[in-house]
Amino acid sequence: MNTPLSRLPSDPRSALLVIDMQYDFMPGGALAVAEGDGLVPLLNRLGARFRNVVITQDWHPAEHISFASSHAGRDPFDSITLPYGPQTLWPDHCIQGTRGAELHADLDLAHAQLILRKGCNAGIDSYSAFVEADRTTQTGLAGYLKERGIDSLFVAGLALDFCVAWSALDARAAGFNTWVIADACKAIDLGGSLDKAWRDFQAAGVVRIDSAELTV
Ligand code: VGL
Ligand code: ZN
Repeated sequence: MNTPLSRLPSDPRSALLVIDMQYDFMPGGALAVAEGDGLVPLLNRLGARFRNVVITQDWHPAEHISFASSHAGRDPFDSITLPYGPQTLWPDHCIQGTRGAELHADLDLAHAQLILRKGCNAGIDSYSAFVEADRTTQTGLAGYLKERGIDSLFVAGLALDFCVAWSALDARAAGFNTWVIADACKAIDLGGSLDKAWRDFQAAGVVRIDSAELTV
């Protein structure tokens, strides 16, 4: 779908939101996303065209509630119900201060103004860069962006069907014009999650775009 852009990457009101490009999501990592590392060169090229870049980092305390290891008798990728709703259980990943939580060293986005860490509350997951899984606790990102006059977000990174999806949907809900750069994301694809993400984007007005459609 070829959608005209109401904001260009170089516009000071636009930002690139680069989600969770961390070693634990790369091949060989604790929660590997196939070909996740292959996104690095494209993200570097895209980032260079944006005046504003925000990076997120999944940043869990040990014994985080989203880890299967925190729930006796449960395995990774099981789904359980927590007080705030359904929760997929994951292998231990992106533990604060570990190498797996570090951003890929080849990510070359030195001009990024903010690295936002999320999922820091032991008892609440946060796929979204904006609102935690209790759907109440704010990360502060919407306020940060709005105070800086940013109204349009281009979202990319990992994983398309989890942290990219929740971040893009919450961005839209917070009033931002929101694009997901399809070829600059990779998915986990668990139980139909990827198809659901595309349906949810369509319903919410999050626009799919390919990097080749982005002009300066
Ligand atoms: C993510 C599962 C658990 C992601 C983070 O970055 O998409 N997925 N934590
Ligand atoms: Zn996580």
